[in-house]
Amino acid sequence: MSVAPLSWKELQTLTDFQIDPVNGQTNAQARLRLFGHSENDVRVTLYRDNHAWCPYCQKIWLWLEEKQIPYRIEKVTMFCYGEKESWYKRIVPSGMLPAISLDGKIITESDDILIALEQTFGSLRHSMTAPNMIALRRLERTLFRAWCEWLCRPVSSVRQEHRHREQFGEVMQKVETALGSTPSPYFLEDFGTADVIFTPYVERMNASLYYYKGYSMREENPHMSAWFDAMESRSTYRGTQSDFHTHVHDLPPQMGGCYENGEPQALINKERVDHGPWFGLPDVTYPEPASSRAEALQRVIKHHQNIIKVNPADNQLFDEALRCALTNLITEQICPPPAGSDLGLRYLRDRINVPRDMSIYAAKRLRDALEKTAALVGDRQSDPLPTRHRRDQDPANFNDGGRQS
Ligand SMILES: N[C@@H](CCC(=O)N[C@@H](CS)C(=O)NCC(=O)O)C(=O)O
Repeated sequence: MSVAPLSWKELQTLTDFQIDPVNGQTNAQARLRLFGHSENDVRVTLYRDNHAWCPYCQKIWLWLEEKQIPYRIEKVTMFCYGEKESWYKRIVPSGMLPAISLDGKIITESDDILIALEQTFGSLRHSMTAPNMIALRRLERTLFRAWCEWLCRPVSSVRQEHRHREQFGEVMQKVETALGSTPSPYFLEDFGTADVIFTPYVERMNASLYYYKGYSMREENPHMSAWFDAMESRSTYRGTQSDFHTHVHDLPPQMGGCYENGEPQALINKERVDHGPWFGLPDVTYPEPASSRAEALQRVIKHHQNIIKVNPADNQLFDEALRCALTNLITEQICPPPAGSDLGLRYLRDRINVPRDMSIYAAKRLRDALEKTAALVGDRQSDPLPTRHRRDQDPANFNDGGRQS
């Protein structure tokens, strides 16, 4: 049986999702994190990117969350995603991210930032400058280079493609050995800086190699798989964690291009990441929280006016179509949208950004409801996402001066 779309008011009564951005669990919306301290205790400001797409920012973000250091967050736009704020260029003329202000002193370069934070607040178990950490930091950069070589360089032959895959596999083996050298699932005897250092790019490798190369890093490497599972047991990591769909489309502008190998497995994976089903992808394995639908609903309601405004579809038509998708999301009943709204629904489906907009499972639920609702009236896909920039995600389109919350 199908139902009529609920009104915005009715939808609002169906979600009680709430977080405490300041003192609660790690989240992408916070502008201040206190961990129960007073605001007078804040000595650090983290300047990070608006979209939560910058890998080097994730490193600092995760470290601060793990150490529970009170800090403020100022969000800045990356060049490829919009206009860099002039106030930031006055502080950091290169515009590069991340940066911190520590007791009023500006520090850039993520490794230097971590070293300065360690000197002030103590290390997160492992010191950045300890010999075993230096070796692991080098290994992370070696893996990064092998990944760039494979993903971001066009090849002229199948042989060259295979060589890049093999070279990546050889470094990956070293990572497996490093992970297997202690009884813990982490890089060293317990979670610490070493894991923080690896997190941002390993997460991006897992997503991009799955999609562009048909290689499932998390599933094909047992120690890496256990490492991801262990990381996902930490609420800090879950709060910063992105998903496959977000990463495979945020990376091309940042990396100067990502190259598909066109192999059958890559094509299957690509189809699945872009068009679903999104549940069961190896971007997450912890169980879905009971609040995922309510979270997705709450986040869309909060921003619905801007979401409707930026959608290329007619506003009135899309307003109704979106309410149909949300009615389906929260009641699980079929709610047919107006004819011709399939494009607009898929436009939004392709632009849900994890963790900026919502957490990984909430995004899967929302994409699923948008796709199911769109499929009731058509099979048109919106234009492919841009690969040289992501100005379609310009935060200036969202109210509070581009500062999303
Ligand atoms: N070596 C630097 C690299 C930082 C970096 O490459 N940042 C990129 C973002 S991931 C950036 O700020 N690019 C300028 C921009 O996109 O606005 C570090 O470790 O902090």
